[in-house]
Amino acid sequence: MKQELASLEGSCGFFGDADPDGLISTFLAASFTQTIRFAQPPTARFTRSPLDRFDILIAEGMGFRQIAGFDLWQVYQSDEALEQLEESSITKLVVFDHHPSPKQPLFQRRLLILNPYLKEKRTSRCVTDLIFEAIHANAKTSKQDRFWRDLDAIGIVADRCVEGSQQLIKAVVSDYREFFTGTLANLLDESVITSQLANDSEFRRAVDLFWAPYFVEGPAGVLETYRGLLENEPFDLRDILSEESDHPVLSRLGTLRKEMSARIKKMYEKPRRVVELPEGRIVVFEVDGPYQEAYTSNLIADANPGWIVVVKTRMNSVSDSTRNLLISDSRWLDEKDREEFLSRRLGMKTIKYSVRRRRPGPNLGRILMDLGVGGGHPEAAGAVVAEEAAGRFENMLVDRIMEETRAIQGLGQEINAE
Ligand SMILES: [Mn+2]
Repeated sequence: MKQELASLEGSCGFFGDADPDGLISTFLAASFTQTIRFAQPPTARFTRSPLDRFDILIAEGMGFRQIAGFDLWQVYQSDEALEQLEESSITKLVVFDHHPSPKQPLFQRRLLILNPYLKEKRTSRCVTDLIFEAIHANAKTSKQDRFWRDLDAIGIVADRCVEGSQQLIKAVVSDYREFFTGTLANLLDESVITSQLANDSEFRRAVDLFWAPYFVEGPAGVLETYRGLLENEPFDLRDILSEESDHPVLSRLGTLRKEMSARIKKMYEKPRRVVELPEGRIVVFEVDGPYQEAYTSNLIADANPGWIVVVKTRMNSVSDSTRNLLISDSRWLDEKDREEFLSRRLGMKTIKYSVRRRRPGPNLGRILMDLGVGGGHPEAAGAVVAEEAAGRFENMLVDRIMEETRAIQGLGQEINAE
């Protein structure tokens, strides 16, 4: 990974998933390339949707000859973009990833996927931690090293990959022991700190900070955070947990986190469909706003570990800042493409789904991949579905989850469909 990172050229555009793992891994890689060679911080874009031909055309228009992707699970569902890539002047798309691959491996001449977990069912480390491992020896100062490491810890906890990165998490807890008032500080011996314990601890406030820009503003909010991290002084986890820092990035993220909490309070008690299982239930929620499926599904799953949580979001609106970013990017397209691009991105008649479970159960990523609309990990997966196909998709999803849970648990039945 380090070799690939070091071989990226100055004409490389960065593309990250818009979740905390994608944001932080993209930032760490950008910060590293700047440390070793790049004159300018790499231009980046963030998304949580499959890439299409417009993403490639815009990257080409911006003058990129290479693209590096971080935590970019979307690449496994981006056939249109990969076809466009082969015809473009972009010579290489290299993706640093940790998601299980689809049954059919991707073969494209210009695509390189670096993923230590391609053949394994479970991934144990997030992309942030893989990138951090590759780069941390190159930190310029001990302050920067601490900054990178603490961001790594936040990425690990946010992506629920704590089991695979115990040493680092324990080192961080031990450094800031005075802030960890719960069980975490007592688990520094041989005990395992689980992802659930870490998410239930003081880490959660830091994780929430890095979800908030996507939740409130979408891709443009994540991009602004990326730029802020590159342009400002390093900070550390103490600055976050003590809440005494007036660091501009942390102040902005704090405001967004408040906005996020206010919106969550409003939406919480509205389940759309409940399917009882012998143990636990499947609960389907619909949330307002276009960017709330992933965070909200994690939140509900944490509060109800016995449930399989399905959260759906209608993508028929975007935030003002994301609209402006899309309009600005559309200048790289010719007139005909520009129109189609904007109508696809701004008037999207699609629904995004996020499916989560915390207890053993069916392979959710595999189910969504089989249904041809998404993919992901066994316990956390996502899909994008056309509005008119959503009803049918949801029934098939619930059937498949019931079928496979039944095979594990015994018979289940549906109640209380609203
Ligand atoms: Mn990830």
